[in-house]
Amino acid sequence: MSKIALITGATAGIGEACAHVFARERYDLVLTGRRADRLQKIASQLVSEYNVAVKVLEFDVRDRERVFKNLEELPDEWKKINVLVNNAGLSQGLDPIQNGNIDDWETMIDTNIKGLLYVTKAVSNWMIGNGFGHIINLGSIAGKEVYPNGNVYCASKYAVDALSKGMRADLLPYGIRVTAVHPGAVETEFSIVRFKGDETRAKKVYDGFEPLIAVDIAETIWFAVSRPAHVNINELIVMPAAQASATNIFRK
Ligand code: NDP
Ligand code: 8X3
Repeated sequence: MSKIALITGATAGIGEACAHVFARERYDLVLTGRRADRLQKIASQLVSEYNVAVKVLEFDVRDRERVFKNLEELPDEWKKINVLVNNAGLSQGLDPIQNGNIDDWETMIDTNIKGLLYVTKAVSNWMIGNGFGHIINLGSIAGKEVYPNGNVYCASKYAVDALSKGMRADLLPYGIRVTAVHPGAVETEFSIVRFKGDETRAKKVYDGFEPLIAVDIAETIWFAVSRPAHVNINELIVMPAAQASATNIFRK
């Protein structure tokens, strides 16, 4: 059987781009997300373009029971996951802490931290049993620097940074590699989600400079995955050339 990559949040942006890159590299795929129609469409496209096998699993990573049920129901041969891309994540709102929306805070914490943990718990145990595996966690520049109004999103990505280090330490005896990829500004649906569908506001985030695109990050992830087995890239911070830090973007 081919190698297998499980990608969370594969319905859009970085996750969808990863699905294309891994399919191109002849990986069979387990693709997850909440929008089943998109998962089906992407799967059909990849099957016809690359002749790979694709399983789609529709679940919300915040729903602990559904995460474990969906993953455990995979046939055994599909549990031989070589690469887990913990990508599903989001930001909601951009407000000072005193004005923050508590539902948004919970959504970010439940998705970016707890959802990532649930998936990791299931898949890392398979990897231990299989004797191989590589986990890629999508952090962010927001997990390296706190910027004004980023508060809870930044905290959730600092948690991903800490968890990546924790996973690397705990999974070391089992030969499982752990890489954290921390992008700067990538133009995806991210800002539309952050601003709850306000496309005009979302577009302004990328005004006057060339942001990264999803495939830039997918190719970076592939670079980390395709190193020789004795090499682990612990972490990578990947920025648009026009961005020096979370708050310093050179706009024309
Ligand atoms: P997109 O909004 O384009 O894609 C996010 C993906 O996450 C979608 O496939 C979405 O699927 C999935 N997702 C969100 N919430 C859930 C949930 N509760 N359950 C299951 N899946 C979920 O954003 P990006 O591609 O940009 O973001 C991907 C990752 O990269 C995130 O972790 C983000 O924080 C991180 N990142 C993004 C940056 C950027 O500038 N864009 C920069 C740094 C990091 P669906 O809605 O179908 O469930
Ligand atoms: C997404 C990048 O700078 O909007 O994680 O937080 S940023």
